[in-house]
Amino acid sequence: MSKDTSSAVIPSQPHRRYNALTDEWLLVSADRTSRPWLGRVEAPPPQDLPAYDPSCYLCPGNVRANGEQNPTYDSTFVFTNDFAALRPDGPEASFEEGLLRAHSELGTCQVICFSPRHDLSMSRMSTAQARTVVDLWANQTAALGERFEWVQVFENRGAAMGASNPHPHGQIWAGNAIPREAEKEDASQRRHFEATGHRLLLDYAEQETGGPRELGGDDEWLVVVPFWAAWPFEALVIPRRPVSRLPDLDDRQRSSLSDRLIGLLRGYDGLFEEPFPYSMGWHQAPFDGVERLHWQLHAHFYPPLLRATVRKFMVGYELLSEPQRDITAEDAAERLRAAIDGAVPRTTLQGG
Ligand code: H2U
Ligand code: ZN
Repeated sequence: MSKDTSSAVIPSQPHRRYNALTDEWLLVSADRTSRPWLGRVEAPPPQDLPAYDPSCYLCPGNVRANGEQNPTYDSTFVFTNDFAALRPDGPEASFEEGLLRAHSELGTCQVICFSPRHDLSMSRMSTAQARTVVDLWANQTAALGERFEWVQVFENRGAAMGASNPHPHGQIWAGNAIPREAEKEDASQRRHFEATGHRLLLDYAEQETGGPRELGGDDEWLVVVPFWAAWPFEALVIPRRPVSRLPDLDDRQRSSLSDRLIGLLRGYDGLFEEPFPYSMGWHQAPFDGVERLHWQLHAHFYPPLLRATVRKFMVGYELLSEPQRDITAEDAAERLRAAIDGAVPRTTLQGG
């Protein structure tokens, strides 16, 4: 693939960008942030958390909403969500009447605690502690992949993203339907693979390396603000070798991932000097027995904040037409890189 983009310049006026992963477009209108209305003010998240909170339903030994008692775990802890959105048993049923269609969906929802420490967010973990989270994601994926076709690992962090509790935790939902986001990514990755013989995200990682949107990386991983980012400080984490699913990551990839994630998350927390809210999650190939050589594992980070206390809302035009962003992906990457390096911003290398 040619990296010669020297004559190409990203438009600085309002423009649309193509999301190669989902085959969708979005609107980029830089400089609109100077408009007078600055949005709703978010309350800053609590900063001084205790290591143990007797009222937390995730802390070791505490009692959950359904009356069950957590074990006094000392590393990670997994339980079936007491208010699960998917359940593994129940009658198979379907409904079809003209344009109206529905069918039952079986699955399961897990809550996964990253640490017994109520205050130990992933951004503050050591490499070894973050590695236990990576291994947890991979092990739970492998187990659920034996029973279900789609395994969605994710984390909501912060009240701004609807997380119910600051205790470091994530969720895994597994079911048999291939959901909308997965379907779009599957189709794009398949098209690219059939046309070029390459994985779309490996070609993308190569094209972004050393560019203005790179946030850091090593020989195993690339961390980048995607060219097509919709959320202000969105990030994409891609392994540089072909990997389809979390359990396929080897020891070296897992350890380096732990460091890359800690780096990104510290950068996020440093950006506005407070715990940074986000939804993150892994997209991995479905476990449906279909060969998916085109599918490259990756993680999305979708943080909602535009400034310290101002959140980006996906409303109006975004809901009705297509996503729109104000600061460019290149500017966001520059600020995030500075927060990650704790250093002076690098100047933009090309375009934008
Ligand atoms: P979030 O913080 O991302 O919402 O995840 C916490 C989940 O924990 C949430 O889905 C579940 C909620 O249903 N939960 C329990 O399973 N047991 C409880 O005692 C409280 C909350
Ligand atoms: Zn807790």
